[in-house]
Formats: sequence, C-alpha cells, structure tokens
Amino acid sequence: MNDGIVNVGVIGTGMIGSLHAGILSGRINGARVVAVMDLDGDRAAAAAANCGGARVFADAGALIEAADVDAVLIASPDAFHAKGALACIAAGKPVLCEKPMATTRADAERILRAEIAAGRRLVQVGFMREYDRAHRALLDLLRSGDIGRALRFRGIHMNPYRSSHATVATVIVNSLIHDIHSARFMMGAEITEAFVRWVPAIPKDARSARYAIIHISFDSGAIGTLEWSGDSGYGYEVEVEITGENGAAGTTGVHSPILRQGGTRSQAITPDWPDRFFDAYVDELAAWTGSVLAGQATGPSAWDGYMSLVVAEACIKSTESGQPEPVAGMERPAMYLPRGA
Ligand code: ISE
Repeated sequence: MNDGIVNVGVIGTGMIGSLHAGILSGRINGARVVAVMDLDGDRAAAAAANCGGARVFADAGALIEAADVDAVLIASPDAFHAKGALACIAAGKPVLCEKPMATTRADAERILRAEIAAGRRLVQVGFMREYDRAHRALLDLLRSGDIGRALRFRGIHMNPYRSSHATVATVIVNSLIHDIHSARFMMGAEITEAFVRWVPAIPKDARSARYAIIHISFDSGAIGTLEWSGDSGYGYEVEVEITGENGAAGTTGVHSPILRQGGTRSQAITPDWPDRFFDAYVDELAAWTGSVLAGQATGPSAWDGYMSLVVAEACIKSTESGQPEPVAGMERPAMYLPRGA
C-alpha cells in the first residue's frame, strides 16, 4: 500500500465477486487485485486473468494471511461471510464483506465483538445502495428538512425470477437485508418491531416465497413496509418512498428515456441488479479503497451488519409465530456513532 495502491484479495469469484474484481482492477485507480480465491479453480483462474494475473488461492485463510494482500473483499456464498470477516479482523486487515455480513444474529454479534476488541473499524458491509445516486439524492432531500419529520418508509424490491431464494427465511437474510438496511440508514432510526406476511412460490410449500411484505415500526415513531418479489414478471426494480409531515419524496431509479409511440408510453426497466447498481458498486469500491488508504473505515459498518441481522432474526420469528415480533439489539457501542450525525 506504500505506493498509494491498495492490494486487494478477492474471496469468491462468482457473479458479484468477479464484478467487484473487474471494477477494482479496471476502474479504481487506487486499487489492484493481487489475489483471488474460489473453490472453482477455473472460475478463479478466469478472474485472475481478467485482473492482469492475480495469484490464485484455493484457501481463503491463506489469501487473507498473504503478506502482499492489504485488504480483502469477501464475495463468497453467504454461509462463509462470517468466518472470513472474523479472519480478516484477526489478521488486522480491512475487509469489504458482501451482504449479509453473517447468516445469523449470533455470528454477526461475534464479528461486532471481535471488531470492538480490536479497537478499530475494519469491516465495511456491502450495502451498496448507500452509494446509489438515486438513494443519495433522496437522503439529501430528507436531511434538508424539506418534507419535515419522516412518518413512513416504503421499500420496493422487485426481482426477476430467483431460483436461489428457496425459503422466506433465505429471502429475508439474503435479499430483504438490503431493504432492512436502507430503512434504518435512510430514516436514521432503529427498527423496533417487524411483522412478515408472504405468498408462497409453491402452493404446497408454505415456507417458499414469491412475494413478501415486512411491516416495520421505528423508534422514531415512524412506520414502514418493505415489499419484495421473487419474480416480478417485468424486470428488476428497487425504489424507496418516504412520506414526511410536509410532503413525500421517492427515488427515481429508472433512468431510461420515456418512449411515446403507437399510442403508448413506455420506459425500459433494468433486467437485474448488476445493471441497476453498477455505478453504485463503482462508487462503493472507490469509497472503500479511499477509506483503506486513509486508514479510517467509513460506510456501512459491522454495527449495521449486526443490526440488519437482529432485524432479520425478528422477521424470521414473525414468519414462525404469525405475529409482530419485537426487535432489540445490544446498546450501540461508542465506536459506531450514528452516521450522518
Ligand atoms: C442479490 O444477492 C443482491 O444482493 C441483489 O442486490 C438483490 O436485489 C438480490 O435479490 C440478491 O439476491
């Protein structure tokens, strides 16, 4: 890092890992990918070649410990995130861990306590919507006070067909985790209660999920809904609407032109998340690289990763009880001051 370049090791070279590796090596001046790891050797080799000849590892721990790796990006399957993040903290290496930070509240708490014990922030969580320009414009408007006190948050998260989201619990931890974070971050408030209703994807499999709505309450007194589809039938759409005392505002995440032709008006919607959030990933990786070079972690923290799992656990309990469930995390440690504060 002494040449002003962060040498990054990437764990997991699937869809998101190879996207991150390509952005880091091709678009971020302050970063280079020097190591990649994946259990699929061919996939790792292809990613390494795409990054100008990075070293290929078969073991994540060896990559994290490698002397020439300054910082780590974890993009492995969700179940391996917590182990990797803990290993990075133990090695004292900054890590951008893709969401979810962990798949259970208990593992998320282990990571949080390990970072507190380390005495400094090392973890950033891959909640890239914070870097989406439509979300940032809405947040700036909300923070300007133009619409007054926020009363309601509505998250809309419409996916094209998703075979990977087998159960409503998996949907909550893997996908709705984005919306849980956006709600907390943009409202500047903690969620205190969650109530989940959903429509099964497979009529005979009550735990499968085609459409889900999470009803939430905030400690500010505001309320909200997080709406998710596993097969929108029209593409990929993520939007946020916030209603305040003096008005309402929403993201305009669809940037394609409006076409008027043949008696209709139409607008193209992105086919999936890499298209909709590519610019956000670039901005996220540029910000992360800058924070590593500055030695001061910024962006979504291990606290955000932990609280998203605290909320997710309450949501899963609600799917089992059929009732609204309380959300209660630990006291916010001093090293995680409210961001934007
Ligand atoms: C995926 O893992 C993501 O992170 C996308 O942002 C989200 O929209 C999608 O539902 C997830 O499966």
